[in-house]
Amino acid sequence: MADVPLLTQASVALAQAKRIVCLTGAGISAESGVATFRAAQSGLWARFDPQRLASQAGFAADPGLVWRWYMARLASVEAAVPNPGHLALVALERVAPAFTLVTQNVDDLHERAGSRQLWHVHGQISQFHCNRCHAPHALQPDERTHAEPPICRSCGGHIRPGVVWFGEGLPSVALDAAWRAAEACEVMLVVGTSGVVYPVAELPQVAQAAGAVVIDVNPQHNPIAARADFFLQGAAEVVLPQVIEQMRAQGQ
Ligand code: BV8
Ligand code: ZN
Repeated sequence: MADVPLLTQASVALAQAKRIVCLTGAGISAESGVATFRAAQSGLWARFDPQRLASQAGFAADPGLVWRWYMARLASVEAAVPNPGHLALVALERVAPAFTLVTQNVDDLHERAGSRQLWHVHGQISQFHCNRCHAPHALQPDERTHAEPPICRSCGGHIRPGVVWFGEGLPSVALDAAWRAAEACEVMLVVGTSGVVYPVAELPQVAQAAGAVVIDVNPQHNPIAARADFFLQGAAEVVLPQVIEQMRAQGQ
């Protein structure tokens, strides 16, 4: 189908699929104003390496700096609203016979858009627990502006966000569900990820090895696009609504 635009071909594959998995990264939230993970951190964060801040070593070295970084990111997530890219995935979930959304994002924009079948494989920035005894912690309004993380009432440890740091294991229930869905799907739609963080970056290969078609949506070429069956170069908030439009035009 050389003369048929890639977007149409990808839409046909999605329309014919019984089981669809969608893997998202920070790029789908970019248009909503949530900074992507690897883009140069803005303002006062520009001189820090996010990979260092998002680690036990970074937290141990300067708990206050890491706490303030997460409080700033939490504020930007809460100020953001879902964009047409998030909403297009909700529309896709409603027409697909079986749909699983796997997100690396720690924001709640997919939930706020209306996505239901959703797994957070890197945790959620709006949840908190003790870094030492893992007791859950409900963030108090005044703690958002504290220079240091709150202290656990049970053991005196530091409170931290419920996200997966580098060097930490992923939540096993979410990761197993993501892996099983990737092995069983007919199409995997990958949106807005640089495809460099493991083990999640392996999911498109797992899907393809099991016979699935992989579609990558990203303005930039990336390791997943290089192996994908379809690389739809563009922004999620532009491309995903076009894909839904094409599927509707095909009577989906
Ligand atoms: C682990 C939460 C072991 C924190 C994050 C091989 C196997 C296993 C591990 C490793 C391995 N090799 C190396 C490792 C270690 C490491 C790793 O992968 N390192 C990389 C950097 C080499 N992995 C780990 O440490 C993982 N843990 O394996 O532990 C273990 C096992 C058992 C028991 C104990 C230990 C943990 C990884 C999770 C780290 N936490 N996030 C937080 O958010 O603060 S990861 C972080 O990067 C983000 O949260 C995100 O989840 C992830 C990927 O980033 P992206 O989402 O892709 O965002 P990025 O900014 O990179 O790119 C944005 C993309 O969007 C770009 O491509 C851009 O072009 C595109 N874009 C921009 N605008 C748009 C757009 N796309 C569409 N539309 C637009 N408008
Ligand atoms: Zn504790």
